[in-house]
Amino acid sequence: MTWHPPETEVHRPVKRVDQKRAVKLEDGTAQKRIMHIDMDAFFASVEQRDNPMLRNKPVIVGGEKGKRGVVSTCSYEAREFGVKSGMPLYEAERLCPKGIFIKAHGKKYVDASVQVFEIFRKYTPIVEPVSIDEGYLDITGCIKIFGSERKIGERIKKEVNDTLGLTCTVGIAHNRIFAKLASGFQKPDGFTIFTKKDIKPRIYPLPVRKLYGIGEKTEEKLHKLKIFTIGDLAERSPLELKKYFGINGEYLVKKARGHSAAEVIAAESRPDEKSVGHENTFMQDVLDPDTIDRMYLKLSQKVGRRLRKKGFMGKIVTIKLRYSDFETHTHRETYPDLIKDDIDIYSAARQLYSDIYESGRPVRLIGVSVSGLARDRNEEGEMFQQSDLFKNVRKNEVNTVLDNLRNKFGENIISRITDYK
Ligand code: TTP
Ligand code: MG
Repeated sequence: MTWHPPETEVHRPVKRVDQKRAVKLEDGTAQKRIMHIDMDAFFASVEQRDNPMLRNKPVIVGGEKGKRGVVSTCSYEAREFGVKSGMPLYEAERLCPKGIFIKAHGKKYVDASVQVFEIFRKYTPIVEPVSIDEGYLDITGCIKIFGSERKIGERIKKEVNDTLGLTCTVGIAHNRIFAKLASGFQKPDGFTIFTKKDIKPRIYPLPVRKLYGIGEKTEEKLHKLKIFTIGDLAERSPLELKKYFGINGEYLVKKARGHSAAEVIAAESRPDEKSVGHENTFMQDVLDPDTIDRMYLKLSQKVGRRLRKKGFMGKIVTIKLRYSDFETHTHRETYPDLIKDDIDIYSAARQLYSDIYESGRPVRLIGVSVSGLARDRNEEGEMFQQSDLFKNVRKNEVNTVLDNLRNKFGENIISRITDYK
């Protein structure tokens, strides 16, 4: 038997997000509210929806019984037996002999996914899909329209269920990391909201493994350092963790403290290009710090100019460093705000360089690139608060003038080094 979606309530899509409606904190600053939504047992739920015989049964999607292959996903009923995504089918069969094994029907899941994201976009235009069944929504500007963030979450959950016959779990917080944590909090069919007040009592006591990106191996290493909860990690010094995990160590602590980029990048705003970068091989290997400094400036200016020309901003800065013996290193950092200014790229690159450069070693090549690109919404006058707009105006004017000069007379016509010192 096939399943037909019922007639549903229609409400107008939200066209404009009004940043002035951002949630105001007691200290007068505005705070973003980010929603993370993840469908429950997605492929298995689609199968259960379309075939009522499968409902409330341990359904394992990935392949037929006795066939080679791995489990894509399974219903929550199958999870009670210990079946998991990625597990070989024979193991799933051993754990759950009564399981109903079915092969995946990709097109059906893609169709369901498209419908799910169509629903999300009715509530906010800023929707960033991150996989077939999950996405981030920036709901900051839409809260007043719908009454409250809880109402937005409840309405989305209801609409997904009423129209598609599927359940999802919703999490809301002031940044992406905690929003994702919230959506994983009460699965399936859950809804969790974290505010800043929840950080210490509700987020910090959670096992560190709950943080997105912390797998079994990292967890083991953290346990050896007596870090068991998110709070334990947040309270450590980034520099201490850097000793054990390299640059990732700093990032781990930032994650635990919720210092992630809050920006949700709508799919249609994503540029086709992945990164913008430039590098330079010196005519002779270089030891002089000023020569390296000047080259970083020049490369950052080139990168900045290309970014602006294309109307992009980016949040990841990566540098490349090759010593005279060809030993090559790259080093990157993800910043909370999207950047496009020469000065910001330059200072990020300089910082990254000084993090890794071993003094006394002659340098053959350096490079700078910016990735994690998004369309520069500033150009569209959207999403930025008035004060930010004004802050950016002067920088933008300077950049435009310099870009025009360089376009006309070439890269070396002018240097902004005096602006930076
Ligand atoms: P997930 O959201 O990770 O899993 P899920 O939706 O099945 O279950 P949960 O309730 O825990 O969110 O992945 C979404 C879909 O992606 C999943 O239904 C099947 C597919 N998938 C695979 O094919 N292989 C995998 O290893 C994983 C993790 C998912
Ligand atoms: Mg899911």
